[in-house]
Amino acid sequence: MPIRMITDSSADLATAKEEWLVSVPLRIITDEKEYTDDAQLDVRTMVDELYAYRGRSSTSCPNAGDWLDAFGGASEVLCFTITSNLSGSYAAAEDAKQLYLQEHPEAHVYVVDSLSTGGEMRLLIEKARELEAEGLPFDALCTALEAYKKTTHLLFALESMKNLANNGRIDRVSALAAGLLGIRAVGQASTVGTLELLKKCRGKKQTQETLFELMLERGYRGEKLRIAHCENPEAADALAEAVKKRFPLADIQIYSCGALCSFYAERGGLILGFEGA
Ligand code: X90
Repeated sequence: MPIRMITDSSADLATAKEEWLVSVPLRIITDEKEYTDDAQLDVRTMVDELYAYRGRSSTSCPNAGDWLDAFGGASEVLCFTITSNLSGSYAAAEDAKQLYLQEHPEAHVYVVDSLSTGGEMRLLIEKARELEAEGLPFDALCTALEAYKKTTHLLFALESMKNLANNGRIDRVSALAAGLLGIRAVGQASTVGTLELLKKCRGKKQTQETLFELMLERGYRGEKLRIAHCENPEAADALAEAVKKRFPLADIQIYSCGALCSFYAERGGLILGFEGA
């Protein structure tokens, strides 16, 4: 039986079809409506509705029961969570692990705190599958995965940080940077899994150049790059083209953010996960 891999929906994999992979949804909550970040949700409609909506909005992570339901009786389970520094998802998955081991003492369960989200989580999941295919035993696989995690990175470019600030994920003064017309806030997932602002960029071109420079600084040389965008395929394509010019064989995938990442990245936002040093 393959390792059961479970991710929370911040990895943007809610619509993935692989039978070894399960996505447990986070939720986006307004005074009027609740959106569940699963395959049934129309993310574009949600983004449009939220754009027009003026009231309060927040998010909630899966609870231990939600995680546990996804374990499916497997003997080897790997859970992947959004950074424990910004969400309770990791703690809930750890609780689920303890509950599962009481019922299945012989099972192997490991929870990976991505210290990140989005594309960087995808890279971790892809790596786990590769290591499994190489035949690594479960514990060695987990160790190798943690080592790999140290070499992957997340960068973002956001046109608005309103939802991040309103929900206490970044301080209001920093968030103001991204509130001005034409200004994008560029930053990274820090080594402790928090949002770290690095630059303010004016215009598309400067933003793209800055992102590429920051990728190179972090050791990117044409390896895997995962570009998630919130209703901004043009910026994602333009960045991919620039990267391919320099690294023609670069392993690049572009996709739309799921609901959780769309809520926080907001319209126009880009989130990059990539391999570096
Ligand atoms: O538990 C919850 O309700 C979820 C809270 C998630 C808060 C942060 C989500 C950030 C999503 C924004 C750009 C990438 C930042 C990466 C920081 C580690 C996307």
